[in-house]
Amino acid sequence: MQCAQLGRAAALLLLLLAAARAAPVHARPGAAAPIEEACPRPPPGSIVSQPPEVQSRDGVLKLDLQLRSYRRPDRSVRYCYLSAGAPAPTLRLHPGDLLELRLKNELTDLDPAAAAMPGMTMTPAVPGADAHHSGADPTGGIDPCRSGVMTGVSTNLHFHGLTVPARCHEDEVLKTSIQPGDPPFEYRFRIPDNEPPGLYWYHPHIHGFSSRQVLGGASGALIIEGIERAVPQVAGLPERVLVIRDQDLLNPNAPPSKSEPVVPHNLIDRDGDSANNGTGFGRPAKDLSINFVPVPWPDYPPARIRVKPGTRELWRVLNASALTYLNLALIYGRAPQQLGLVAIDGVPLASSGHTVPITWVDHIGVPPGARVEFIVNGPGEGVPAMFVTRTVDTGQGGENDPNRALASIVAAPDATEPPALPVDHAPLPAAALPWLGDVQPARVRKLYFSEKLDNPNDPNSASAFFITVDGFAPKAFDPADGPDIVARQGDVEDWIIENRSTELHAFHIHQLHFMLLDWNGAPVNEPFLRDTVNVPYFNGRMLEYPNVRVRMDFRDPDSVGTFVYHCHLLEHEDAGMMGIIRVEPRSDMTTAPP
Ligand SMILES: [Cu+2]
Repeated sequence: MQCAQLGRAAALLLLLLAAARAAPVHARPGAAAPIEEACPRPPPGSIVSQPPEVQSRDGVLKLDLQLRSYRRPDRSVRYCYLSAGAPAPTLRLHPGDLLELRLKNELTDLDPAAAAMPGMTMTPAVPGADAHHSGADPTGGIDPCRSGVMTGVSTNLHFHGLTVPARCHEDEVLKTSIQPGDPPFEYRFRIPDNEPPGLYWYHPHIHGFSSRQVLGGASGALIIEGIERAVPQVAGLPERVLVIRDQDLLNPNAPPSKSEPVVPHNLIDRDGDSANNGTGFGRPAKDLSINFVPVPWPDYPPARIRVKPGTRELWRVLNASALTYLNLALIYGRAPQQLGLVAIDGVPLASSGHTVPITWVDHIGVPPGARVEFIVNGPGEGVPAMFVTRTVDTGQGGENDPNRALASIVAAPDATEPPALPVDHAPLPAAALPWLGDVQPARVRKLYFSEKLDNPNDPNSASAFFITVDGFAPKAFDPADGPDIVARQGDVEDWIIENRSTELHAFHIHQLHFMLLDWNGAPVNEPFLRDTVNVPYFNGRMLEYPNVRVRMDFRDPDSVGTFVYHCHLLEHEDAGMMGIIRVEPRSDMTTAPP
């Protein structure tokens, strides 16, 4: 208790310091747009337009990006990325391209709810230093590379899914922290030549505050070009980028829609979210939006996607939600349509060389943080068509993710198609390393998700969230701690990840992809890769804890370094469900050049 109070006092001090440093920037006339207009959003029912895009030229993508926030009259806080006035642009690069991104922190507002979040820690990343001296540089400022400062107005970037080193100015999130008033901070790295073509994304990753910033809208897509070379069937197809975000309920106190069946009263968990009622109906924990068009509870007025009748398109869908699982389906009339899945988490299914490039399915589960890319055969003119998310059973202790509409698909001959993918059939270079499924693991580790309940009889009373290496005592994540796991460059390892809690979690690791081997003891040996996977929940009656077995790949030189793995439900991550891994270089192998 005392510790928490000290932490809060330190937080306040840092906030005051940050505010004092930020003040001159925003006091300067004309320095920034009026803060009320920082993050405009379309109203419910709007047409879904494509996110603005910035493309690399001659091998370089150079852009300035601002992160802004503003508090709405209802006290909720919106966050948004802006580049030359364009909100949350999609970054488009080719393998081998250089990204030069200058991030300016223009956050001005702290959400008081964030400061009260469980598990929030103010520990500086440099052991032995107090918060406002940690990472001090000789000029008297705080070195953003070493600061590790974690406040509601700190920020940084994670490039989710990219195999880029966990180093400052690249994809490092443990110590990198940029404050308001800091000069623009440069992210500068080259996309690896062998980065699979597909959909990735960027979002902030400040421990204790990721959830508020992402929930407020701080996220954007990143596309590595060339998917048509891995999957010739998508060459020339119009490509539609759809970013699904969640946000606090617009109408939290509204009664259920009259069209809904009567469902048991929703329990509310300590974060104020609706707990799973297991029916597929009832109030959701969060509203969803699609390219920022909200689809709010209780009536879910669908956004509108205009397509040319009967056109085949590639849909590239990112679940940028802070804590909402998706289960996507497309329904024409009453019939679920076949979706041609071509890539998961940025990696084409064809990349493994083991499988047909397309898997036709009628629904696709997407954990928070994950991406799916699939071929859609558009409806004919006049056919009622709806893009929906079906319910996800998140367990007794989980959030309510009910059935709901996202967008109606309106087929019209005068619809403007999004730009088409190039027609390039030059095959991608063959993989330089053997397929992960064919490599013997150097060792097996076991980790487990768990929660500490205030009241063991109430699954909604969770107060602390852990991911623990089996054999060690559960502890909330602290960036000042040493690594929980030390692995060796060049190895592959099998990890059994268990879930001892009564809610679904989504395991994610930075800097690499993995292969799903077993699901609850049954071999699945997926012939493709992921960077985020659901770990099924414990129902209290099973003889063993549910688990997944995944094969981790530490063979890429860019995966050497110290980085994190965590639950991608950001409330859980912020509350401590995160661990540190160090992949040690091997002297007989190359590492990424500095
Ligand atoms: Cu979780």
